[in-house]
Amino acid sequence: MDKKRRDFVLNTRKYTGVVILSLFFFCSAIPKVFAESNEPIRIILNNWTSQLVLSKVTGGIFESLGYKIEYVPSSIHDQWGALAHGIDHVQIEVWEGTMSDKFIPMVNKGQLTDAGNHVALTREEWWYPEYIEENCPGLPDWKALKACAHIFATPSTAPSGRYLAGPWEKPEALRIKSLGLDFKVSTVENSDELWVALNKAVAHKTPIVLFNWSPNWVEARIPGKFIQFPRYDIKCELDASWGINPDLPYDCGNPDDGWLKKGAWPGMAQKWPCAFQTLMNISFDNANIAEVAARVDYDKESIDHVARDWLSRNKPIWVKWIPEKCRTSLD
Ligand code: TMO
Repeated sequence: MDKKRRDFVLNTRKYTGVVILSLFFFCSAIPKVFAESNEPIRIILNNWTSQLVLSKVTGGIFESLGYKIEYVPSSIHDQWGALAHGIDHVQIEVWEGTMSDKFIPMVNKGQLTDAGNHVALTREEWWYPEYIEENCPGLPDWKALKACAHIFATPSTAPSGRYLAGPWEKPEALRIKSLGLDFKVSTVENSDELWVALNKAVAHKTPIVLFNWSPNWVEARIPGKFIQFPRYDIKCELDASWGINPDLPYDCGNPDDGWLKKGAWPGMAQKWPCAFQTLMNISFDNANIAEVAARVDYDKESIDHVARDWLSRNKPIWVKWIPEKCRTSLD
């Protein structure tokens, strides 16, 4: 039992001195507290901002319950094995567009736990700032890109247009080929590079089309739109004959109302039941995710500050995520 919980139990007994209350605690709170492991819960930090803030918010909520927390940086590629083997324990933002192909099969095999959805709906897709519409009539329909790919050209891609991709593996080159677009993919190493290029283009009103997602800071600060590709269907990836290109798969966009899930090590429910049940209940909406990301990426506040500030302003919300029977150690 850690110090906070021990003090709580001792103080409770000292100050109440009431046998019934002590009995109540022996019957309810104490057995549960003893059942939980004292080992730290390891929360995975990925490489985009809202995930980092939400990880710290989640850690803060767990800490308020007396848990010890460690934060572990990991790529989305490496996180699955670590979660499956209990090396790490929590991933707070599993996005359908970039992660369902790994996550769902592992959940189905019992290697990962699906800890439920956030209310937020997600989209990960090609995106452009609004002022480009003048130079490329027909946007946001993808077919408009057939006529104006060249305006997106850079020295390294000319005469083809440049599509600036994020550091998360996506079948972009296959989609470009399948849809017959004249673009070359240029891939950044971290998301900050996307925002440097976007801010520079916006400042000079030059054309840019890049990987973006929602909820994210961009929608809270810069007017623009996602490209509308043919509507996503799982068959588009699996069945070449599906869609407008009869010979190739990937002739469609990403899901435009994708899920956002929380992922956990399958042993978590037993080892830290109150933390696990809280994780199941944690749920962020689009507006909150976009705003915390904007405060870091655009307003340049620190991740830790934004997380602490969110916790202090939204206590009535996050306390409700903690099951009643687990709230005994909260002030
Ligand atoms: C996983 N991401 C939100 C960066 O697309």
